[in-house]
Amino acid sequence: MRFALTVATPGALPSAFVVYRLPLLEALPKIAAMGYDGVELALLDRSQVDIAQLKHLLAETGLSVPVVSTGQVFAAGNCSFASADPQIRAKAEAMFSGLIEVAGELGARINVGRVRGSIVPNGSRGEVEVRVADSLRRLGDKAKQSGTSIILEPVNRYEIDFLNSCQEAVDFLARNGLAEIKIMPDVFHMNIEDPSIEGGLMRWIDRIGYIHFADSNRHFPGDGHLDFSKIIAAINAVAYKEWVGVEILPYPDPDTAAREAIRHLRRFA
Ligand code: LER
Ligand code: MN
Repeated sequence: MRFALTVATPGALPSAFVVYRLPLLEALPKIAAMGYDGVELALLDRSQVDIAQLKHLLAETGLSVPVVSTGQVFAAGNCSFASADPQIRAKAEAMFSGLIEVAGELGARINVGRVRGSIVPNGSRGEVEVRVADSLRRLGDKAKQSGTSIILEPVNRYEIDFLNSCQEAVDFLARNGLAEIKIMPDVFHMNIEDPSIEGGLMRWIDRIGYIHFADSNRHFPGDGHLDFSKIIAAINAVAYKEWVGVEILPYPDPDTAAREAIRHLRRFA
């Protein structure tokens, strides 16, 4: 199984949910030495990465970038596709568009997590669904032109009130003619929203483009009460071929969290 660690550049907010907020020149060699196969870049703006320098660094460290994640466009950029304000929505799409170009350059997918936004305070469920589906249609076209694809992450109800479970995400995509968009379950959110983590991952395997791992408390796998031996056995049983991103809090400290996560997961994969 291929594992990536989520990383942001210096200055990112704690809401980026990453282990390292460091210059990539510092973070990537550490991650490679620990035994990760890749790095998921949690970005706010395309100006945060120098593509040529990053490609050089990836070649040197042997790491790949499977996914560019975009939660910061919501958490730090204060905008979403659900917004009732057309200017805010346009800003969300413009920032996301820049990150699509980064993902395209790196051969990575791009995630839509919190940036889709919430129903409250933006209107009715129906209005929000139309806005988010419209944005995904426009950005999906741009992603295709840039050689990348969007993946949609169900996120738990305490962060976002729209598309919380895998079932809701799959139904939303089908209803809106967007079924070519894959989902990216996060086991931290599934533990809150889905009837079964292992059952959901096996059921939706053909629709899954990427998976986030964190333990029940969002600490490193092994520091909470999720059973990663069972989760990994379930996705192995259905021959999961895509990447897993380790999206955890930097506790007790970044180096320990990163090292303990991969040590625990490699026991099973
Ligand atoms: C947020 O909780 C999360 O899991 C991110 O991957 C999405 O923004
Ligand atoms: Mn996640």
